[in-house]
Amino acid sequence: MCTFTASKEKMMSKRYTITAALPYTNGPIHIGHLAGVYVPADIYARYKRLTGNDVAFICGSDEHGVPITIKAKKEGVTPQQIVDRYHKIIKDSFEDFGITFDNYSRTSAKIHHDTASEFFKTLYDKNEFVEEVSEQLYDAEANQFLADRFVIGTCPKCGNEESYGDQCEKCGTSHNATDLINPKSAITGNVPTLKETKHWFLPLNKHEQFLKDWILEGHKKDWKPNVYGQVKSWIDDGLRPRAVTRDLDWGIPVPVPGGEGKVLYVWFDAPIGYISATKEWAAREGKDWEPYWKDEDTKLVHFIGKDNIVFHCIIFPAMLKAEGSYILPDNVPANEFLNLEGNKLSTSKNWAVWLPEYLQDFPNKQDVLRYALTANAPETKDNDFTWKDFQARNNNELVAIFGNFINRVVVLTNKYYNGIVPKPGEYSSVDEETLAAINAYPSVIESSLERYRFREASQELMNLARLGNKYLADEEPWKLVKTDEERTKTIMFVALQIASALAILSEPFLPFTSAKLKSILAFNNLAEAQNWTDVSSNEILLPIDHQIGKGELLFSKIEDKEIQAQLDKLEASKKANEAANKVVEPQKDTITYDDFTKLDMRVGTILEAEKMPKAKKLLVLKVDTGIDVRTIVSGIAESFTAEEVVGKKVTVLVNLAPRKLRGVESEGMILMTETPEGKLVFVNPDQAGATNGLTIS
Ligand code: B3M
Ligand code: ZN
Repeated sequence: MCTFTASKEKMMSKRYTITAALPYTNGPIHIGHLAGVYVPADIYARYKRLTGNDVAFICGSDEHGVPITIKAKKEGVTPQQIVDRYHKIIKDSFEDFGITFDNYSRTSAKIHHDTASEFFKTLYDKNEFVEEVSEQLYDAEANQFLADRFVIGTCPKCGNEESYGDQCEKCGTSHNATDLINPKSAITGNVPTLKETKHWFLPLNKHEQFLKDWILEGHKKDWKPNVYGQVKSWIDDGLRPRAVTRDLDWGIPVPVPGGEGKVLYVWFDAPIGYISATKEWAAREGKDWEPYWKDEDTKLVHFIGKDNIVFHCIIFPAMLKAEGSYILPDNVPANEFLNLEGNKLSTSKNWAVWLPEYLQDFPNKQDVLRYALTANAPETKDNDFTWKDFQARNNNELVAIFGNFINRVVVLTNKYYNGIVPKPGEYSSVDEETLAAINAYPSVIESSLERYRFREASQELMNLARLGNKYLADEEPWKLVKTDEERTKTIMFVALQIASALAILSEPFLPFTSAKLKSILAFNNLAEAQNWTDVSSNEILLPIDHQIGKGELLFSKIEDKEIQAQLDKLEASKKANEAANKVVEPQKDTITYDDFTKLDMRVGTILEAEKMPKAKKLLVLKVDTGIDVRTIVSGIAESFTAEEVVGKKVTVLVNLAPRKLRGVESEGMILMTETPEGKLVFVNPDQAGATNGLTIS
């Protein structure tokens, strides 16, 4: 019956170990995490499974590390209580959003402690570490060494004043805490002292050549330019030994002599978490874990955010290489960051859309968020999530294109044929082209997914729905039904094939919708399950006489008021933040009465004013002080224009030693103060025209 000739090809099955960054268990998951890591990873894993591969999709909670300790301290609870709380919340969110991990483990699990300890011991026994006593930052008041997020200072590379001890979040550089300029304890605010302590260092310099050959030579073409570029710049800067142990009490104990009271650096143990989670899964499934990590034919792919690149492309591979029996990642398709309404996502500033809250506000709209985040994913540069774009993706694409097409097909099939797939007649050339186009879609989408271009892939899927809409709009079965029943049957048959292809190909992107659509089309009553590869063959996806179900709307419109409610929520966060961050300057040291009487303040009048060239803040004023007319340079240009200050009565400190500002000698100071709203105002003499010196009584 179908005249097109594409042959049904069986894909070569391959083994994939797909990992998604282990989230820190110190808070819930927000849209940035979903967009950057978990949605693309899930699309990829689902696609690989659908095309017949053997997939282990692995993740888990990262439960060690300083952020968790800090959160526990703040709340007065134990770190274990913190991780137990958020492990559950995060795991539930992933399930709610249809992220199909084969295993979601946690790094506090025994299997992980054992695996990470063993890994460390192997490297230790192989002399892969350098053991060294060195001076590290120490906070005597807190009785604590200051590693990682316990210390904040200026990044030696980019000058960011809020870099952490191990990594600068602004430029992504990973460094040692002692590299920070002006370090301060995040616990007490004290300037740290130096104290000797012993640690084990991974000599990255020793692996430099291997990293150069493997990445710079071997992956120049297939790794994303943002990932390759970052890695290249670190390698070009020269690699240095990195401490992989810490003086902390929360973590995995260092399992070698002299390691008492010390734990593994969180970034040493966390990536090993991928291995332990695979082991845990394999044991549960009765499988052997080793091929997933040790067979050269396995493709290992790490999905991460850009701040994790150095750890996944340099440190972890160096660890795996040093251990000797593991494969290396085939690709690390890291994404850039997602911003929210123009600002950086921030947990501490509550500038985020939290997944549990999203689901409360938009129940059953998981696919809408998955779609909006994919269509606008920060794949090659940072990107902005806006609620308006979210609404538009839903209303103009999911509802108006995808949902509308399916609705028309299902409603018309029920109306004309009681839901029974009609028998087509002769195909027109448009029908043949349309059917051939359906066949081409799997490979079009695959080609994008193989290059980790998820935005592009999601748009191709939407193009298939567009094709369906256009087909119906051009063929107009609702008109033809009155004059040509046979032709109408053919059109509806073709349209039902498009709907079926959408049901199958949408699964990685819109899994809930795909399931709903398959149920509307009664896929479970088909004699043979239809799958991804069937779409590209000339096989009929929905056979003649098959009974489909009744219509059900796949998507619904999101109203302006729902979007406004989200914007209001963000506005409230902004206000709360501003209030919380308002710092009232503490009172300065007491001065004596004699100190005060030294000040000679007069009421003056501004006679002339002009902007100092090339200085944003400065006005050059001519002021009549009552004693003389003099020049005063005043830093008020951001609050007042030159024109508006001319004629103003002002209070002038006349006996301030003259000083040069931008080459102009300033002979005094205009007194200003700030209103409670932070606005700069003149200290205004009550009596206009008074020119006496202020008296103090
Ligand atoms: N927990 C960092 C992060 O959430 C981290 C990832 C670990 S992957 C091994 O940014
Ligand atoms: Zn930096």
